[in-house]
Amino acid sequence: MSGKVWSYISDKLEREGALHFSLIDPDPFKVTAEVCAEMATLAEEAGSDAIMIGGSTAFGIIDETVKAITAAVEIPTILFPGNITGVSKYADAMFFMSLFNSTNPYWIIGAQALAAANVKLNEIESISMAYLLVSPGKSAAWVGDAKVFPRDKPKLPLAYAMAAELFGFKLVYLEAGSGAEGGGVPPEMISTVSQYIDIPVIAGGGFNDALSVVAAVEAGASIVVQGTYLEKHVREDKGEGLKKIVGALKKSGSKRV
Ligand code: 1GP
Repeated sequence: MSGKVWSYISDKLEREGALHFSLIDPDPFKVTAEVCAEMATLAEEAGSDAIMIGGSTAFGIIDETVKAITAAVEIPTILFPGNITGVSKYADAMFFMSLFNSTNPYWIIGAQALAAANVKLNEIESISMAYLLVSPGKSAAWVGDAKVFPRDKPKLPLAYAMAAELFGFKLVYLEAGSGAEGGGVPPEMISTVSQYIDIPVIAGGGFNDALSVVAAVEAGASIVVQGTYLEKHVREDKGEGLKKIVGALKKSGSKRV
């Protein structure tokens, strides 16, 4: 089982140039496990390449939701933990993340140390990822005590991204925060960061249409994440809108291969 999801991601990136990940927030105050599984199925049918499960305010036990989603789809389910409560043995893998631009060591290494035994003993495939919060950062920045990167200062996240690569991290995530206004992480920032590092860049937060998703890919993002879009539209239009967005992303990604 070791490295299965990472191989899936890297092989697919090589073949397709860019990937789309769907984020599902298993917040028990908002959605049931059944609704999460339904959203994941629709995302899979629309062509999304993986389901990320997590959120900064995911309180409580997420096992039931992770189990339901993993049973519903063939594509990998990857934990995107907002804290030690975000670990579940029912996922196919997890992003083992460090919030590099937090001002609080808890979010850089403290939570990870507390969760490590659980991850190891349950043999959850772990994919290391540096998590960089860009303005506005939204709930993730508030919860994670982040000193968010100004949107017009791409060299700041670049320095952290290069450090991540030198540490041996597999991925760098540029995050504007779930529900970010203004079209997501600025393309100039994505392009500066991806140009000077050799590990894939994930971009997320505020990508609500095909135009902004394609702009992120054209700027150099290897993976684009959408969460709010899914929550708002995927059940309503049975995934039709998402299908078009994923199609546009793949078309743009294929120019890279
Ligand atoms: C949040 O980057 C993800 O962690 C997704 O953001 O909800 O704005 O799509 P959205």
